[in-house]
Amino acid sequence: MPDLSKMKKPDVKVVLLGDMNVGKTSLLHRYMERKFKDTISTVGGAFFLKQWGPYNISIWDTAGREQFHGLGSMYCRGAAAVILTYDVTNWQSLAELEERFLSLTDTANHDCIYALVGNKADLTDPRAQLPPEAAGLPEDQTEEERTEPRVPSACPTPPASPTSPSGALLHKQVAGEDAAALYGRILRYKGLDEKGSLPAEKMCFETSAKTGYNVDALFETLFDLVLPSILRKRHENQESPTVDLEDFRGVGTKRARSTCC
Ligand SMILES: Nc1nc2c(ncn2[C@@H]2O[C@H](COP(=O)(O)OP(=O)(O)O)[C@@H](O)[C@H]2O)c(=O)[nH]1
Ligand SMILES: [Mg+2]
Repeated sequence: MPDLSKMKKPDVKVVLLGDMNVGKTSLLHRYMERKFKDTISTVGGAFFLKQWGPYNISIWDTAGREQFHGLGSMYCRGAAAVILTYDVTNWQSLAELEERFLSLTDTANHDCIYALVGNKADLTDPRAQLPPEAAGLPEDQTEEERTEPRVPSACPTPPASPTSPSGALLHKQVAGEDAAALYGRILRYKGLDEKGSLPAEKMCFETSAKTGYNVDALFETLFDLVLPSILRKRHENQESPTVDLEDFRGVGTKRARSTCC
């Protein structure tokens, strides 16, 4: 049982949404713990706190409730960013995002940012099979320290590969263009002007929680993008008569280890 008195107050909320088994928990685990396990239970890991510069970002996983169609609108309430996750080898998982999960984002912030994430890219794309170490990058290295550009990350994507008899590569069911098209429909659903919004090339990712491919890029791109939302919230709080002493406490470095609740 965590000591609630020691928990830092989150400045902003980021939410992972998507069908069961697409790899939401694995993505979060990979980013926070730098590890991948074949089976990890979502139960008990409902939200993590990540320190990002002087800010605390809460990242919400679904605690397995998606399998019961039991994610209420509360889940996305006040979210500054939503990570809509699908499995690149499963077309239906992309369709479900539109059919089942998009409406849950109605309670997110009006300036909420949406990322579309095709996970399990290691199953279809040889590039995503390389672990960060194989590319000469320590897993803990920050995106800022990398010499390669962070974006474009994944969308559009390389052509689909046929299933190999050895099982090395699976058929890719969701092309980058399909994800980009859905991103456009999400913007329209939100009543947002495509020209004034973040472009699909920046907000569609393909990741592998298994190898770590693009995982840091995904989370850290989003963290940078939600900073204005944090500053706006702080400004609103300053205008209110309540002073939050937590806001004035010194905090550590940018990539200090996070706390799981
Ligand atoms: N090959 C591969 N398998 C993955 C990846 N991410 C998750 N998985 C596997 O997919 C299954 C579901 O993952 P999980 O994180 O529990 O999905 P969730 O239900 O969306 O939280 C597990 O067996 C994972 O090991 C990935 O990037 N690549
Ligand atoms: Mg899960």
